Amino acid sequence: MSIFEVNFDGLVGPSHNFAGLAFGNLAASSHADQVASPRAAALQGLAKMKALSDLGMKQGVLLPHERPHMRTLHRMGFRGANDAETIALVAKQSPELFKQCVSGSAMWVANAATVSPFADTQDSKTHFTPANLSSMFHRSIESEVTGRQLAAIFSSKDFVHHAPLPAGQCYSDEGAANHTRLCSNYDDPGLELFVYGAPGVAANNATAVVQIERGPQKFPARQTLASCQALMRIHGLDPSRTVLAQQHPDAIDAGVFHNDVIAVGNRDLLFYHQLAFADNKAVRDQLQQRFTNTGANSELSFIEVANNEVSLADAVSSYLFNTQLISMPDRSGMTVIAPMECQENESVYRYLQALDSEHAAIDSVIYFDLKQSMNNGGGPACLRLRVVLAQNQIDELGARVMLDDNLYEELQQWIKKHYRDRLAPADLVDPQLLVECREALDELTVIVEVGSLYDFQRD
Ligand code: SUG
Repeated sequence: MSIFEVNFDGLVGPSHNFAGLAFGNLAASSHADQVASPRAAALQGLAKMKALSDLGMKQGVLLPHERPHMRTLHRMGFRGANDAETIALVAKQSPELFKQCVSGSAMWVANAATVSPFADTQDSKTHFTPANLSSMFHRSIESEVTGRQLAAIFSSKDFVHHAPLPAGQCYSDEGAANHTRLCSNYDDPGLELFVYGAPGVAANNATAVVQIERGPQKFPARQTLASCQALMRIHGLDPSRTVLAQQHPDAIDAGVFHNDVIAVGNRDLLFYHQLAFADNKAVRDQLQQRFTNTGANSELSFIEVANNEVSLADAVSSYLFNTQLISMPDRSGMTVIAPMECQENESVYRYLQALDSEHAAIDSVIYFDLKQSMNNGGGPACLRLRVVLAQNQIDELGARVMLDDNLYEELQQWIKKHYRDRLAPADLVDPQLLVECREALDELTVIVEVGSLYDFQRD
């Protein structure tokens, strides 16, 4: 049986913009109110998908959401005689709410859900829990459509779809961005590492919980220990093959709002910064010890990057750890998929060149221009959700979302037809943007054969 780890990348939506909505995300804050290019953003993301597919990787796409999100504007009590009037009303009376409801943030699908593959779960099914994203309002409105979309695509009985965790500060969940699966082969039982931001009460003695007394002081912790524990229960994970680790609070305060900004894993390798976890050594020890419970007869490998090799500030601005580590077919080493900001930062580039030439685990490094996403704090790894699938499961997906040459061509044409090249903050309130977005999404659901997905297609 052929088993693959498939990368599903989020297509950037027609309302991609820079609104400075994500407190604690330095790139997003520093680009607030700049002019965006949704078309360039979508083409940059699609080019990465195509390149990975050309390298022999299995690559899928996930769909953008309707924005402005009219259902949320209605729920918040704004209702004009028509959509244009509603938009004008909100723009005037509650411009902050409007900005939140027009964000293209659903593109970062590493925050779409937590996925536990069949080899890790009690019932041998693959479990999905859409992230509630409850710590940021503009992201919290994603979970319903995300869940609907995942259920439509992963539609066979091999998949179990859960509701997002109930909202509330103590159950804030940001999905796969704080979740790493380590394994020998993708179809072997894995070790699931959940990373949370603030210390909390550990509920289950059998679970390895690594934490210190303090949390971040300046920026919010967007994933909680309690939500990680709930996900473990919901997905039916074996506590002996799970590790819950606290993120270093100083890293959060330096702009590491998700763990995938400071650590990335693939198969039996974890690549991370010296300040990734509250207690790196304890995390490493727990992981190594528990990896034996997967039945693997090899050990985990760790690449820890010292602060004096690459500072936390350089790691955050370059997104060195938001790289994707991929295992290409027939290659023993892994390939690093990096944003070009890593090439532009002297210490990071030097580090990656040395890694490429000296470390046996790493075969090559490929750089991509993802500037539009990067300027909002979203690197290569933020744009993808990993799902382990057998070939027959890929063949039986509920929509035409696996990228091949035809789908690539169609999506490229679709972006060029529907997306604006330039979107300034003042353009967001143009009611025509909603019309364009709906036309584009309506056509997209036909291209990917997913049926009626969006509220405006169902209401
Ligand atoms: O939640 N940015 C996103 C970026 C998410 C990146 N994802 C991962 N690291 N996995 C966020 O902070 C900015 C939107 C704006 O300001 O316009 C934003 O939501």
